Amino acid sequence: MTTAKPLRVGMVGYAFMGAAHSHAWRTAPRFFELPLDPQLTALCGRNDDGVRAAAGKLGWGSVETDWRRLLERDDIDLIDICTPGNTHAEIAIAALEAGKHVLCEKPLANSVAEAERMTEAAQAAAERGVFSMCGFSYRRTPALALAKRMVEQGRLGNIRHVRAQYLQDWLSDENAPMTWRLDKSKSGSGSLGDIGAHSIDAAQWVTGQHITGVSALLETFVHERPLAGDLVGLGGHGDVGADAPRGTVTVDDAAIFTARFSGDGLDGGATSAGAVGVFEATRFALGRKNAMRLEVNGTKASLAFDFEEMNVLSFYDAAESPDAGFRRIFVTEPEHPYAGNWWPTGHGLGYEHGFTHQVVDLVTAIGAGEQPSPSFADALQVQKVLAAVEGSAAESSRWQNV
Ligand code: SOE
Repeated sequence: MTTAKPLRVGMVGYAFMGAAHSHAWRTAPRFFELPLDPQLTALCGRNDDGVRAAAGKLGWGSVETDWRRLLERDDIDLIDICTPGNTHAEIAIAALEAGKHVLCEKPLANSVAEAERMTEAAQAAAERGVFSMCGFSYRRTPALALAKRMVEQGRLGNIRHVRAQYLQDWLSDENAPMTWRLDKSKSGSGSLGDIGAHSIDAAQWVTGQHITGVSALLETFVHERPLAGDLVGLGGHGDVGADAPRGTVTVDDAAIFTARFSGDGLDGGATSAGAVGVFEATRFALGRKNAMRLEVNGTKASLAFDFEEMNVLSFYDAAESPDAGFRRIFVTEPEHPYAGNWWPTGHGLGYEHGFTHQVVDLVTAIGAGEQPSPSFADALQVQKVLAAVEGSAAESSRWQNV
C-alpha cells in the first residue's frame, strides 16, 4: 500500500485519448515510484449514459456531465483535458484559475491567440504552485527519449538535417466517416495539428533547436464524407453507409513543409548554422498505419526512428567503419529511458506506454513542486509553427517566419 498523498484526477472526454489516459493514470503508480498517488476520481462527458458506461469500463469512481462541476469539487486536484481542441482554452484556463493542475491533450489550442491566453494562465498559476503540461506523449517513447539523450551527449555533432514524417492511412477510404477531426471548428486543423504537431514537437525536442521559419503546402483530397452519429476511436466504428448524408471536410488531409531550425540550444548555443528540415503529415499514406518517423543527420552521426518499430532506434556513427551501417539499438535495456521499470531486457513496450510515462513525468514534477515539461509555453511555440504552416500554404508556400 502506498503512503503517498492522493492526486485526485477529473478527466474530461472518454474517447480514444480518454481511454489512453485512463489506462495511464491506473498503470503509472503500479510500475513507477510516484510522489503522489493518482486516483481516478471523476470522469466527465456530456452524455449521461455514455459517460456512465465509460466510467465503468475505464475505472473512474464518479461521473459529471458538465466540466464546470469538476472545478467546483474539492475532491479534484487535477483536470485532464481529452476533448477536441476547440474546448481546450476555456476548460484549461478555468481549471487553472480554480487552482487545479492541468494536463491538456495536443495541440494545445486551435489558434495562437488561445494558446497565448492559456500560457499566460499557466504562468500565473505556476507562481501559486499550480502546474500544467501539454500531452506531447511521443516524447515519452523510450527510443525517442534515447535519441534526445544521444543528441545532448554530443554524439551527433552539429545537426544538419531533420526529416520528420507522420504517416497514417485511416482516411484513404473516401467513405470513411466525417468525425470531429475533420471539422476545423473543432480540431483547428487536420493532419497538420493532429499528427504533424507531434512531429514538430519531437523534432524540436530531440534536436534542442526550434523552428524559425517554414514554407508549406496543404491539400484536402476528399471534400465531403458521410455524416456519422457518435463515434469513438479515430475513424469511428459507426455503421455509416456510402449513401448517408454528407458533411464538408474543412481541414487539410495532408501537410508538407520545409523548415529552418534555430541552431541554438545545443552546447549552450555553441552550434554553427541551424539545421534544415522536411516535414510531411498525412492520413492518406496507404499501408502506413502509424509511421511517426524522425531522422536526424549530424556532423558525426545519424539517428532514425519509426514508431511502427517503436522499440528500435537506428544509429549510424561516422567514426566506425562505413560497412558497419546503421546499427539497430533495441531500446529495452534497464539503462534506457523508462525501460527499466517494465519487463526484462528485450520484451518491449507499446503505444500506451508513452501515456503512462507522461503521467509519471507529470506527477513527479508536481510532487517536486516543479514545472512539468512540455509546458504550455513549449506547446505555444508548436502552435506558432502550425500557424506559420497554414499562413505559408495560404500564400502559395511563401516563406513565413515563426
Ligand atoms: C493523440 O496524441 C494523437 O495525436 C491523436 O490525436 C492522433 O489522432 C493519433 O493518431 C496520434 O495521437
